[in-house]
Parts: sequence; C-alpha cells; structure tokens
Amino acid sequence: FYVVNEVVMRRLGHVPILKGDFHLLSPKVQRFVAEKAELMRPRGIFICDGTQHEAQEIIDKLVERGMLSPLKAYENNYICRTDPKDVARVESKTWMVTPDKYQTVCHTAEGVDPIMGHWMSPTQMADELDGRFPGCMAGRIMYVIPFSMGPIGGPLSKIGVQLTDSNYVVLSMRIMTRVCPSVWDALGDNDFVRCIHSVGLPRPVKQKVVNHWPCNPDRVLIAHRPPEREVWSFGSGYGGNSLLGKKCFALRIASNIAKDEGWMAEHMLIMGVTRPNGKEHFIAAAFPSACGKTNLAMLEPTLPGWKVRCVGDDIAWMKFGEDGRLYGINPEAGFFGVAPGTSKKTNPMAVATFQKNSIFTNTAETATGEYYWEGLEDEIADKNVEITTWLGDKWHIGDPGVAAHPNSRFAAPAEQCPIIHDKWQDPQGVPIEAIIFGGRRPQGVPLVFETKSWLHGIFTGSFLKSEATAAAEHTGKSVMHDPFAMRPFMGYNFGQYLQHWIDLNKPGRKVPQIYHVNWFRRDKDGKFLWPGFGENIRVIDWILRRLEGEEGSGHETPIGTVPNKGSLNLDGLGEVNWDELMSVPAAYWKEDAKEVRKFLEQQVGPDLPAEIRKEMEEQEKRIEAL
Ligand code: GTP
Ligand code: SPV
Ligand code: MN
Repeated sequence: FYVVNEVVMRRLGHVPILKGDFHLLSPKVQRFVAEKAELMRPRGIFICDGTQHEAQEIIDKLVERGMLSPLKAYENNYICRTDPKDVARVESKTWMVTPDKYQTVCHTAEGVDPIMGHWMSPTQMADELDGRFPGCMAGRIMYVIPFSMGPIGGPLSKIGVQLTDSNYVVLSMRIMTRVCPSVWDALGDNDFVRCIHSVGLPRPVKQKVVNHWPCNPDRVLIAHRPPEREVWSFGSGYGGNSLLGKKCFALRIASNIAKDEGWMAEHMLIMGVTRPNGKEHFIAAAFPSACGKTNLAMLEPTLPGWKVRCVGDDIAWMKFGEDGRLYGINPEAGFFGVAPGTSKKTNPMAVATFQKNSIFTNTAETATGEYYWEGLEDEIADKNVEITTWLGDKWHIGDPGVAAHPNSRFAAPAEQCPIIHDKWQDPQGVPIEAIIFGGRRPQGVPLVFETKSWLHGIFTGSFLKSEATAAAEHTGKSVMHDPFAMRPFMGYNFGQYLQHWIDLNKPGRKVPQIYHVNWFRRDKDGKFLWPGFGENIRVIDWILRRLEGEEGSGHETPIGTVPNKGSLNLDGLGEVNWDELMSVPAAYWKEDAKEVRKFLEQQVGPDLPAEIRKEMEEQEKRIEAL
C-alpha cells in the first residue's frame, strides 16, 4: 500500500480511477501512470487484474459493439476483423532511438541504408511523439496492464507495464503474457519496462472507423528507447505493433538488456525432443517470421517412439548457468500463430490448443460458427458452407481470392497446448543443446547441414536469408537477408550483436552446436522437395545423432556437414529426390558467396568482428575450390 504524493495527484487531475486501487501501484508506477495520463488525457484509468471475470466484461462490451464476435462452434472463442489497413507489423515505421546512431545501426557503406536497425535521433523522436501523443486517448479508457515476461519472479524473467487504449490489446496481452496483481508484488519499487500504446484515434473521432477497429495507419510509429527501457507505439492495434511485451520488449529492448547483462534474447522456439530410448534433448530454432517456428515447436513426429513437447514457439531468453550449459525460457504465455496453413494435418497440436479461450484475427468464419482459412479445405465438414471472408464478403471454397488474410492469426493460451512441456514455466529454464537456423530457400540450400564450430555457426546465422512473408509489409517472394531471424527485431548494432555471440563462448561453457535447415527447397516445377511438418522429425533425429558424435552420418562440404545418403531415416516416406534435396551446387554457392560478402561489407562494414570476417574468407576459399 503506497501513499500517493501531491505531484502525482496533480498530474492525475480529474482523471478518475475506474477500476483497481491506485495505492497498490509502487511510487514509480504511480508516477508513470500519472505522467502519461496527463499527457494522453484519457477519460478514465482502468488497472487490469488479468482475471477471467475482467476479460469477460471487456469481451461482452466488444461483442455488443461489434468488434468481436463469438465463434459459436467453440467455447469462448472469438473472431475479430481489423481495419484492412492494419494487418501486420510495419517495419518501415519501427524505430530505435539512441543518442548515438551507431548504437543502433552499423557503419554501412557510403549511400547504403541499413536494413538491420532503424535509427531515429532523440530530438526527432521527441518531435514525433509531441505530434502524436498529447490528448491521444481523449474519450477513451487508459488500461494499465502489469505483465511479466517469464514466470513471475523468476531469475530470467522481467516485468513491464503497458498503458493502452485498446480493449483488444488488453484481451490479447492477457493471453500472451502473465497479467495479474502478483506482478505488482514481484516488482516492488524496482524499475520496469515502460510500454505506452495508443490506437491514435481520440474521441470525438473525425474519420470513419472501419470494422469497429480504431487505428491511425497514416500516423503509425513504433519507437523504442533502449537506454530508458521504454516503448512508444501509436496508430496500430495489430500484433507485434501493439502487444508490446512481444517483439518490442522481449526482443528489441530485451536484446539490449541481454547484451548488458551477458545473456541472449532471440527470435527462437524452444522444443524438447524425446527419442525412442527415452532420452530428452532441448533445441532452440530461429526462423524468420512465418517460416515455421510454431510448427516445429509443436511437431507431431511421424517416426514411431518419438515425442516432442513445446516450451515456446517464438521467443527464447537464454543464459549460461553455473554448470556452463545454456538455459532457456519462453518469456511468453501464449501463442500468436499464423492461421493459414494450420490444420489437423500440418499442426494438430496448435489446432487442439485453440479450441477454446482464443482470439482469431483476420481469419474467415463459416455460417456454422467455425473459423476458416486457406489450408482447411479438406477438413471442413460441409464444403459448400457459406463463408464470410476476413473482409466481410460472402465466399465459398473454390471462389476466386482468399478467405483469410495471409497474416491472420490465432492467439491462444500456451497452457492449453496438449504437448506443452512440464517445464515450460520452470523459472530456471531448460538446457539447450542445439541451435537451428533456417529460412525459406527455394534454391541451392540443402535440407540440413551442421556448422563447423560456434564461430562458423555465428557466421552462418549472419547470412541467414528467406523469402519475404506476409508477417510484415514486404511484398513478393524475393529472398531477403534476415540474420539470426532478427532483422526486424534487432535492438542494437548488428556488429556488436555478433561480437556478443562470440563473447558468450567463454572457457568452462558448453555452447550449443549450430545447424541450418531448409524445409522449403523446390524442384523445377516449383514443388517442395521435402514434405515438411511432422516429417521434420527425421532431420531432428539426424541432428541428435550428430550431437552424440555418430560417425559416418555426414560429409564435409564448404558450408558444413551434409547428411550422407542413407543416414536419414526415410522409412515409410515414399519417394524423395535425395540428390536434389541435399546438393550443394557449386555455381549457386559461388554466386551466393559474392552476395554474402557484399551484404556483410555494405551492411556491417567495419563493425564486422574479425573472427566472422575470417570465417567468411575461409568459407569463400572452400567454395572456390568446389
Ligand atoms: P511467426 O509467428 O511469424 O514468427 O511465424 P513462425 O515462424 O512461427 O511460422 P509458422 O510455424 O506459423 O509457419 C508459417 C507458415 O509456414 C504456415 O503457413 C505453415 O503451414 C508453413 N510451414 C511451417 N512448417 C512448414 C514445413 O515444414 N513445410 C512447409 N512446406 N510449410 C511449413
Ligand atoms: C512475427 O512477425 O515474427 C510474429 C508476429 O511472431 S508479430 O507478433 O506480429 O510480430
Ligand atoms: Mn515471430
């Protein structure tokens, strides 16, 4: 119970506390809330407790308003359609604000814009904020959300407080993070990550609100101040733009904290894999957005006797323990997964997870109250059922166009996943033995290879590439660089990030072995060469045997060790074009090596650590000799 001081009282002015007890907030939180209420001038303050009761009241209000509608075929599932202008992360309007530009970006070549990190000066940021936030919550409620990333009070966990005027964000944060009053207790009067979010549409609203989804697409700004541990987000209500615990805090801000404190905040899933012999191994994997993390994290093995259990599907916070092993936690409490392509056939465990208490955004809906999206054609009971698309149009399977937005998503509580790991909330984390990188590579890149060392693995992560996806505003299928699957989430200078990875390998530590996979290689007709999904267990099997030092399972190539013919268990798989799937084509890699050098020289320049430059040069020589 904290007394409220005069300055705070004055700043709160006449803004009433609509729910919750202001005295339970620590002086630092009181000051934060009062200061921002004075700035954004909401009509009231609502301190969230995260209970089901609280959520239900908000849901009822939103259903009445038409922003949410129940999916009647399930228990407590809702669908939400956004303004079609607010459907994905907006990378071009996402900024890191640091006094020195080169804290955020690398010294790129003359005339070359950095693609990792997007810098804005503190003075410009102040102007941008001044042009947006004063009075931006007029007529709306300001919700105060206390949340923990990671188990409350855990040694690897961190606390944030998000202010928002979006009901949808309140409901989603409650699924995606741990929201409850005990967060206040765990916080005490310590510092926390300050998250300020507004849809940017004060009342009275002067423009048309589409789909009851207030937003301000022309004025979107997502700005991070790492030194202050602060995030300001304006104009968007969607996903990574508005659920600030996720990419903004858990990656962009946390990677800065991690650098200072000697740990890692990465765009990675964590899975536990138990082999037929009963032995369990934990693996972390970094794939760019919409490239298969959720699917791998919940994989249902097609090989008999194998078991996969999910620890996390998107973000990993990892730290070396006293025993020298790397321990990882999932800082989130829910899954915000890509809907299209998710089915009982491809990802049955995700489907089981979102049968209740979930929110579906920009998916389609059937007349019988079920969700629908591309990939469910074969699983829907009545193939002629009338479907309402994400845009609200009537549609039937076979009609032109798509029913769901390609970046439509489900938000579902992790604890509902049938294969969630017993240790998914272990505050100490789970020991990671292998790290996998991967992306969508239609050509040239084999199904799997093992890197030669920690340094070679880091180099391999630095030239990770993938086809663009619908998770952000990039269009087309062009292959883009996405180092460590962190390009959109990089919190500081990428050269320093590489150095941080290098420095983690200290004497007495057992760094994970690093692998690269590609489920997305295509043949001449554009068909995937590998069936993917549950069959990916065959690749995991190979990786685990490699970890144990199995001999004869691979051969050296310039990029790493590739499986020998016969070393992958292909029982019952049908025909696989092994040679095409596993080849390391000389012409392709010679071109690629030039492109990689150009990328690292232009984008990282003098910030490229010497060790990584050396890895690049050695790999170039090996490729040249092909
Ligand atoms: P974010 O949540 O954006 O970070 O995405 P993610 O990395 O978790 O990707 P997710 O698992 O949701 O997969 C994205 C898309 O890729 C879905 O449409 C999947 O069906 C598809 N996909 C996932 N794994 C495979 C695979 O092994 N093979 C093929 N062909 N497609 C896959
Ligand atoms: C991603 O884009 O990597 C996501 C979705 O996981 S979002 O929360 O929008 O960032
Ligand atoms: Mn992601």
